[in-house]
Amino acid sequence: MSSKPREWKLEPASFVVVANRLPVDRVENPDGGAEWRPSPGGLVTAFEPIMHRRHGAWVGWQGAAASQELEPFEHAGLALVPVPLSSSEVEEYYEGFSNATLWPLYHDAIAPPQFRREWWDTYVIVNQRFADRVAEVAAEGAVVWIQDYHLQLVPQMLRRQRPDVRIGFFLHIPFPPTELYVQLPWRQQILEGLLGADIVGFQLPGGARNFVRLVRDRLGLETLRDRIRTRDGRDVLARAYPISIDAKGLHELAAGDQAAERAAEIRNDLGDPRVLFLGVDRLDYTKGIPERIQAFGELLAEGRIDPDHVVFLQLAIPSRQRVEQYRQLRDDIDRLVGRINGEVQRIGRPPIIYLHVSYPRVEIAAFYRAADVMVVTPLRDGMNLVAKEYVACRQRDDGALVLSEFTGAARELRQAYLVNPHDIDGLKDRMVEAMNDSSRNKAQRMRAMRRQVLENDIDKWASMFLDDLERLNGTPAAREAAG
Ligand code: GDG
Repeated sequence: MSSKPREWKLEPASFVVVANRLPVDRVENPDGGAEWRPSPGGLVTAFEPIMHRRHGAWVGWQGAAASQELEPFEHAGLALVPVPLSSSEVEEYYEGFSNATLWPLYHDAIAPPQFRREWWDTYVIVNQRFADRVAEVAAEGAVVWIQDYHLQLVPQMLRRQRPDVRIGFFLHIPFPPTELYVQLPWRQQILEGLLGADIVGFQLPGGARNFVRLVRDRLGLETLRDRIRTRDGRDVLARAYPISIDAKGLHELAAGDQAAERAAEIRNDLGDPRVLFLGVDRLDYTKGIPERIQAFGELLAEGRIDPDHVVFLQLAIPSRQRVEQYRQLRDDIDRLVGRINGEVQRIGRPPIIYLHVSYPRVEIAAFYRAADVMVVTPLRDGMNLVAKEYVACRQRDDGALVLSEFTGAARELRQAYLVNPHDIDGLKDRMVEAMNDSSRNKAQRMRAMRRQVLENDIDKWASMFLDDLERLNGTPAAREAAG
């Protein structure tokens, strides 16, 4: 694709972010026209503010199968460079290798990973297409920041074409223990793909350590703490950069009149419960949604929670709906919620409200503001931005966060009510504790967490990564001079 002559209307970019998805999806209308809608998920939430501040170009898939290439365009002040995927590539590279092989494998194999050779072949082809596109749009000496598990071969592919650019890679999901990783038939190619970067960033130090151990043991490379010496004599840094949110921006959004009014309306619509529990997730089997609903259902059945005064509101944004495991999960949750609500022996508002839709950002802020207890119970999660968002949206030091130990966020939000979501009895106790704890205890916990989130925001995260990228090995020119 790189060989095809094309008209490049935007200036070559000195800062390029590469992610599987653009921040907007192309949606075809029945009248033949098309419009752009925000695409879901944590990566987009995290990167939008950075891109606005740094005026970079964003290279990514436009979220719908298309055979024709779209020209780069501007949307809401961002320079977007679409990468087309055919429908069989969507099936094999995105739904297949990315989301039915890598996603479950990297999340502790919560669902069994599927290894299919044809998916891998397409993963290679699509990664090459992304690398070609970046090679076209990056200015001489540009900083290129590649995101996530869909694009682990791009660092090496890009370096081959453009040795002048500086390459960072960040993995948004956990990097698995070596015992699991080595199941992957293409483990060596992926490690080598990642080593094309100058920095390979992880959410947690444990992920970085797993990676360093693997390249030492499996590729026989020399390593010193978080540095890896490649065969071509470069140093690659493998380090943790825990991602965060635009904490101030979100706090202000939640403080605004619109969110405040909506928060009051939401509580009112729910019958002004004494306690509102809230869950907000992409509908994904890693997020522990059935576990928390099960726990809530048992608390109701045991009479520890009064359905007249307590509501559980679960928002689940639709996600990866064509992957079988996700369809199954959706049905399982529907059934579980139906059963629990059906067992409450009275007429009136059901105790669990489950909404399988996507909301605008200000609505989400209003939900956070309205909730007394936020329940975040993933079985494994790279970071979990929802936990940080809830904390940032508090207007006073009230509210309580029940948080799984198996999220990256749990390392920073130590004052949350931490839980092991596999332990349903423990989860029930923590939910009740979070609900009934004194305001003084809650305030103490929330104050500490708010400070943590406000001080360590998305800008700080991006600066830490990009400053390291600038410093490493000097400038590309200096590197060359040093031989
Ligand atoms: C991956 C990693 C890591 C949810 N519903 C709606 C909506 N959301 C937003 C939330 C939040 C984001 O989606 C979800 O982010 P998470 O971090 O919780 O989870 P993943 O999507 O799995 O993200 C994760 C993250 O990447 C960043 O590195 O933390 O570990 O798995 O921002 O608010 N947003 C809107 N409407 C909704 O209905 N607008």
